[in-house]
Amino acid sequence: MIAVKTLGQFIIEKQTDFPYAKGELSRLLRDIGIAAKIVNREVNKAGLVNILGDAGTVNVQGEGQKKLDVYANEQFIAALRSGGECCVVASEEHDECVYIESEISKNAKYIVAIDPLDGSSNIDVNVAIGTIFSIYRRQSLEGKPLISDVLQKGSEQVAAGYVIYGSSTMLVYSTGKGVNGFTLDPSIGEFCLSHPNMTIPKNGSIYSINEGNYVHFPQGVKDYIKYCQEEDGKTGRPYTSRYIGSMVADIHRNLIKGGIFLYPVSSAYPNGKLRLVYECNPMAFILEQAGGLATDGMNRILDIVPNRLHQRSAIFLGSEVMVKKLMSFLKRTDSERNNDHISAINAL
Ligand code: AHM
Ligand code: MG
Repeated sequence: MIAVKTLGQFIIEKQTDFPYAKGELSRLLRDIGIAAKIVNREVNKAGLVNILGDAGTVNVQGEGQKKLDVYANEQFIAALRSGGECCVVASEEHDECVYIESEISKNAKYIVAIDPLDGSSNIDVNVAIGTIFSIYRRQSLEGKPLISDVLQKGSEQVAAGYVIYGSSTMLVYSTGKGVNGFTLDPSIGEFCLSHPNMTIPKNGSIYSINEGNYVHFPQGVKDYIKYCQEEDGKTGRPYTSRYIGSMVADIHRNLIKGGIFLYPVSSAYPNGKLRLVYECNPMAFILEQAGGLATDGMNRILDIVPNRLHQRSAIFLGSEVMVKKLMSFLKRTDSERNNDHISAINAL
């Protein structure tokens, strides 16, 4: 008989990786896992009850909130509130930080940044969506936590993870010692270890970008897309284009199969679309832990010090060889591009 290892068992087992740990992080991860199961239940029956569609409210980014976004946000915050291990939550759905000021939580060690329901444009059409979370240790020693406790650079993350509500539901997380994936077994209601020690292939052949925005992209990104589409037997090009429009689902696929995900700056989003604190940082942490790279085109994502809670960033992340190749295109100067163009014409 094959023994099943549940998320709860795995978390307790891994607590010994941190000799100083007193179980708080384990309990926090457990609380997130429980909330994920509750959200999963609603995601699965979303078509049956009146939970699809707009909630009629608008979040801080001016985007219409979907009912499931609101529900997921409430569930995760409720789980963190009752768990007692988190003193502040930074959520995509809240303009300001949510301070948990109960007696047990106010001095808790940890801060959670969360995108409760990512890929909201896919909710109504039965396409994979996700939850993204990031955990930091509080830096200030007493009193109300400071905004600087929340605005730590991504390299300070103690743990990060995502849940993908797809053809099956998975929770993937890292505490900085590799990446492990757990699939929800609905028959027993437990996340079970299904993908131990996940690593991203060093190279890949999938590129994921909203190509409809092509005309608005920086020249380096346009050049890289053309590179991906060129025929070249040696490097296996043309590559395959795959874009779901849910960051979690696109990155999850690329993590398993090898690939690159791109969300550059564009004229519509001059600072990029995705949010640094609760979208880019956690996904960059996981990808780096799996052996990949994550950059905004100039800086390692995890080295950027955020100065605002809902700060946006360009992001390129995935297999090492692909990200490095993209970087070489981004670094090219106009005169290098012109020279290439002239050589191409001469070669005709
Ligand atoms: P959301 O948090 O409001 O759902 O937005 C984030 C999503 C990402 O999951 C996805 O990668 C991106 O937005 C898709 O954007 P676009 O529709 O511009 O391609
Ligand atoms: Mg999001």
